[in-house]
Amino acid sequence: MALARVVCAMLVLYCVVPSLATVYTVGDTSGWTTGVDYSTWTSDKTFAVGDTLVFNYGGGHTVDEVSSGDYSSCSAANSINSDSSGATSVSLKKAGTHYFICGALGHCSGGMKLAVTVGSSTETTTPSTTTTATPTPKTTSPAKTDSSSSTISSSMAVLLIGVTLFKMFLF
Ligand SMILES: [Cu+2]
Repeated sequence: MALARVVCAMLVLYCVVPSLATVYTVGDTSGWTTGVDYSTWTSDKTFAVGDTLVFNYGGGHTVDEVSSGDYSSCSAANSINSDSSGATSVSLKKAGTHYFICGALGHCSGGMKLAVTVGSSTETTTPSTTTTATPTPKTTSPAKTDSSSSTISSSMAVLLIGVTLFKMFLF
């Protein structure tokens, strides 16, 4: 029973944790385009591991994830990931700063570039609490249930023997 409760609690935890992840639409209603200041867009946001960036854009633009050096020089030649589908979802899997630029000529230098700093605080605290919480109930609960069930069965046996002996003496 105790083990079932622990399993249920863990299932609830696993269901709740991913829902805390935030999906950000880059540039909000403006989307991913020229003439938007993306440093202003990021300034009031806190990004965590597990969050998702959604880039919405028209034809002629791309989303290129690049190194910090290529971000500064607006070079999409060595991009880590590149997409031009018009709707690019990027899940932020690692802590640190992620750099995105548009690969179209002149767009990045014109301001179509995004640097997102991802904090690691939420990701590091969640697994450590679940791993420390799991072994303790698992090791204690079977011992408890075993001892209680054995005492119940032995007292039941004593009671049965007592009843049969009592009946034997009566009749
Ligand atoms: Cu562009």
